[in-house]
Amino acid sequence: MTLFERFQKKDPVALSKFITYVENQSKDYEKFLSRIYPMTGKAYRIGMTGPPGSGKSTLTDKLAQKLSSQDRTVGIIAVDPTSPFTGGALLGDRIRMQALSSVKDVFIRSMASRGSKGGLAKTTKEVILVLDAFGKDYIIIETVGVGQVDLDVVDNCDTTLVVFTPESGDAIQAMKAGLMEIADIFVVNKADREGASNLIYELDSFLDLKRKKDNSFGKCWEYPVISVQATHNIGIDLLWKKIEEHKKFIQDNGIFEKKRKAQIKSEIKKLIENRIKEITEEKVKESFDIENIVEEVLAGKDDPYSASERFLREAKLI
Ligand SMILES: Nc1nc2c(ncn2[C@@H]2O[C@H](COP(=O)(O)OP(=O)(O)OP(=O)(O)O)[C@@H](O)[C@H]2O)c(=O)[nH]1
Ligand SMILES: [Mg+2]
Repeated sequence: MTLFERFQKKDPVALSKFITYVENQSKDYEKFLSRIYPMTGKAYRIGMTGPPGSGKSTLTDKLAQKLSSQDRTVGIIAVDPTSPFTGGALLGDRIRMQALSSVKDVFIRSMASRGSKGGLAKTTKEVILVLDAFGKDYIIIETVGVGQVDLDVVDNCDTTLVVFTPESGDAIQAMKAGLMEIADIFVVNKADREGASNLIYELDSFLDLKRKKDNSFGKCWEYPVISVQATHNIGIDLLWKKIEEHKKFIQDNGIFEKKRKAQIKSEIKKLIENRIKEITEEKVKESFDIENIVEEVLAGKDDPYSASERFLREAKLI
C-alpha cells in the first residue's frame, strides 16, 4: 500500500509523515496539497489563545476528551513560541501526548513558531488542511496570542477562544495585544483562584461595548464569558455548548461562508505573491547586475526608479 493509500485509510503514521512533509515544505509539497484539497472543508477549526500558562493545553485536552467520548475525531496543533533548543515546552508536550494517547482518535502535533528554519508556523494553515483531509471532525489550534504569526493562525479559525486567568494584568495585556478583537468566546480559567469573579465582571463590562456595537450592524453574537476550572473539569460542558452555539450562529448568518471565502482569497493572493517573489529573486540573481547599478546610481548616472522598471521590462515581468 502506498503512503497516500494509508493516509486515506486513516493510518495515523501516514498522517504524521505527511504533516512533516508539508511542514518541511519538501519537494512537491504543493502538489500534495492540491491533491488533498478536494478532501478538505469538513473540519471545524477552533482557535485557543491566551497568555502563557493560562491553561490552554489543559483546556484543549479536556475538550478533546469530551469530543472523543462523543465519537468525534480531533486534531490538535500546538504552536509553540519557544525555540526548539530550550526543550522545556517539548517535554511538557511529551507528557501531554502520553496522557492523551489513550484517548481514541486524538492526534497532537507541536509546531515551533520560531524554529531554526525561520518560522515553521508559516505552514500551520497547510497542516490544518492535512488534518482536515485526513477526516478530523474538529481541529484545535493552540497559540500564545502574542505575535503576528499567532494572530494569523487565529484568523484561520472558525471559533476563537481566549483564555484568561485571575492573575492580574492578563486582561489588560490581552486588550493591548488585540485579543479582545479576535475572540468569540472568553474563558476565565483557574476560577478556583481568587479574583475570578472580578475578572469576569471586568471582561463583561468591556464586552458590553462590543456587544452593543455589533448589534448596530444587525449581528447579535453574545460574546460570552465562561468561568472554567480546566484541571477539575468544571465548566467544560458549558464551554462546549457555547462553541456549538457560535458554530450555529456563524453558519446561520452567512459568516462562516464569508470567512472561508476571505481565507481562500488571501491564500490565493499569498501563493501568487510568494511565487512572484521567488521568480523575481531568481531573475535578479541571473540577469541583473545590481552591484554595478548601485554604483551607477551613486555616481548619478542612473536612478533606482528607472533601474527597477528596466529590470522588470527586460525580464518580461511587465
Ligand atoms: N488552579 C488551577 N490550575 C490550573 C487550571 N487549569 C490549568 N491549571 C494549571 O496551570 C498550569 C499551566 O497550564 P497549561 O495548560 O500548560 O497552560 P498553557 O496556557 O497551555 O501554557 P503555555 O502553553 O505554556 O502557554 C498547569 O500547571 C496546569 O495544571 C485550573 O483550572 N486551576
Ligand atoms: Mg500549552
